Order: sequence, then C-alpha cells, then structure tokens
Amino acid sequence: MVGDIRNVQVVDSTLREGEQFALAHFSTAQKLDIARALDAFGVEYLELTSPIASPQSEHDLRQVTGLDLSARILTHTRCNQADVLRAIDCGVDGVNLLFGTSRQLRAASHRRDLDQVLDEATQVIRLVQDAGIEVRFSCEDAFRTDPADLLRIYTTIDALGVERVGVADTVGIATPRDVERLVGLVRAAVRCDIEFHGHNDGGCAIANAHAALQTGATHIDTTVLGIGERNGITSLSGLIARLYLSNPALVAHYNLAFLPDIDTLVARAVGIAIPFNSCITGETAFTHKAGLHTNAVLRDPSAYEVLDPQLFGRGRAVLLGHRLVGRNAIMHRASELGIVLSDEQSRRVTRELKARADERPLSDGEVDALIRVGALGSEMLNVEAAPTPLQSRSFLQ
Ligand code: HCA
Ligand code: CU
Repeated sequence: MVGDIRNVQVVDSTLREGEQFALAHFSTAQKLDIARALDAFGVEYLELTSPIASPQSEHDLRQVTGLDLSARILTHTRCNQADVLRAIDCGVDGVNLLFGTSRQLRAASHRRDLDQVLDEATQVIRLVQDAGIEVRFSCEDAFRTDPADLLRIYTTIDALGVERVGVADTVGIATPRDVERLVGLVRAAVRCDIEFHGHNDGGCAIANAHAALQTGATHIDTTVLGIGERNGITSLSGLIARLYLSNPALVAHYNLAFLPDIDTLVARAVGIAIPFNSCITGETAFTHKAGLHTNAVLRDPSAYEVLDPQLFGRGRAVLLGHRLVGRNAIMHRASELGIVLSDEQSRRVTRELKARADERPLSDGEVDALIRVGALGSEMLNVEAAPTPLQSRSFLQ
C-alpha cells in the first residue's frame, strides 16, 4: 500500500558505490574529508568499499572506523566468510551483504542455485551476528529476479533475525510503479527493515527511492551527486529535495545548508562540475530567467520556487541581460541601484536591452549602465559594451 513516509535513514554509499564511478579515485585524505562532511550533515550510515578490494581500501576503512563519527560505518562485502571476517576485524558497525539473484546474474556471475545461495548466506549472516554487529542482506538485480524466488530468500533471511534486507535495482530498470509493487510485497513478507538501492539508467533513481519509502522501505542508499557504476544511483541532494517536498519534518534533523559544500567537495574529488540539473546544488537551481517568472518571483518567490534556497545555503538569482527579460525585473534592479524609473523610461530600457541581448547576453555592468542612462532619458547609444561569457544576474537573497 502506498502511504505516508514516516521515517527515513540514509545509507550514503559515496565511499563504496561512488568509488565505482568511472572518474573516482579517492585518496585517503579525500575519503576522510568526505566521511566527516557526510557525518556533519547527519547521514545515519556510511557504506565503504570492502577491505578485501585492495590494501588501501582496508587501510582507509580502518581510518574511517577510527574517526569516531556519529554515523554508523558499514562495509559492503560479498557473501563469504573471508570477506566478512576481514570486515569485522576493521571495526565496522555492520556489514552489507549481497548476492546476485536474477537469472542473468546467477548465470553470468556466481553460478549457484537458490538453495546454495541460501545456505551460504545463512552461514555468513550467523558469523556477522556472532560478532554482535548489524547485518543486511541484499538481492542484487531484484527487479529481474522471479518474485517467488525473492520472497523465499527474503523470508528465510528475515527469519535469521537480520536488521535489514536490501532491494537493489542494479540495472536501473524499475519504474516507481514497479518499486511500489515489489517493495510492497517484501514489506508484507518480512518484519525487518528494508533498504532500497536504485540505479539511474532510466532516470528514475530519486522517484524510485521515494516510491520505496512510500511502500515500506526504511533505508535509502544514496551517493553525493549520485555517482556510481555507469550513470549512478539516487543522489543525496535529490533524495533530500524530494523528501523535503513530501514532508519537511523528514529532513529537519539534517544540516541542510551543508549540501552545497558536500557536493562541491565530491565534484572536485572526482574532477567534474556539479551538474546544472542537480537538485538544490546545481548552479542554476534557484535562477529565474523569463519575464513571466521573474515578475512573479519578485513579488513572491514561492510562485516558482518550492524549495527555499536559504534553507540549503543557496541564494536566489534573477537574470537580466537576456532577450526574455521583463520590465518588472528591470524596475526592480533599478530600485536596487537607488533609481526610480518612470513607466516610459522602464519601457525604453527594456526595449533597448532586448534589442542588444538579441545579439549576445549582456553583463551585469552593461545592464546597470543601460538603466542609469535610461534614467537620465538620454539616447543610450554610448554605453560601453564589455563582453563577458556570463549572462548578467542580479542576486536577491
Ligand atoms: C554492486 C552492486 C550493487 C549492490 C547494491 C546492494 C547493486 O556494485 O556491488 O548491495 O544493495 O546495484 O546491485 O551496487
Ligand atoms: Cu549499485
């Protein structure tokens, strides 16, 4: 059943799934910085690469477990004894186990049948439980796994007393409707918590995480900027934006204003810019351009904004130096400059600005100069034009 979301725990996997992003190669120092930043933001869990992966992976995991963060530290391991024993030795608070359960992965990856999967999983889960730490078991490629197989696995694993089972859309194939259906089935079958992990191949990663929560998932895997295998998973900023819009109380305990810095930190570490369409942190996420929009936003920002930029450490911007500019935005900018334009003057300035901006966007300085000259009523022919690559913008806090 689709219902209200009551509570969400974020499992941030930037240091595991995010490390699988093609451009990621984190140094120890970068991993520690990212771990500290996410902890300061308030995520409940950090998931790190298995210590088996490489010597540095083990070294870094030990460093992070030694930081004494508030977030619980998980590592993501294959479902075998050696991997799990090494993980336990690194001082983690829990182990996230996985097994490929779809026909495709069973054939191409581990070649085990379901009985073997369940047998091995049971032994390994007991090992983690004996160490007194959390254990989660996830079915990789759950959306291409026979639902009857899935339910058999999840109910068997649940009966062992695990903290969570994981539902993974490994190939990003699911729609929100598919997620509602499958997570709803799992919710009805198990007592433990449910973690959802969704890839973004079909562009549904944020929507799918939300659908999972509406149907009984309790934990969502995210990464900063959504980085991960191929084009990644649910982004932290995206999940936070979506949850805020559903119910601000769900995210009130996070330090929301830290998000831009966290995204910047990770973008720099992997050598990319924050994508323009990132929720909350994209450069233009709070920039208004067309006259119709700016006119309304200048009266009441909520006309075209459902997220308050200030809450997230961002500012609002209204672009002026372009052909779609509206007269109200010009008058507003004039008043910021201490200039009152008459109706006739503002019409003339707007007309002139649009004509010039048809050739190329104008800079802030050029827009201000047009307004100043327009206020004097002169012909506006002698305004210095200093080309800039950026469109002009007037920042309104
Ligand atoms: C992987 C696969 C995984 C695991 C998710 C999970 C996926 O890269 O190891 O453990 O729930 O997408 O299935 O990231
Ligand atoms: Cu994944």
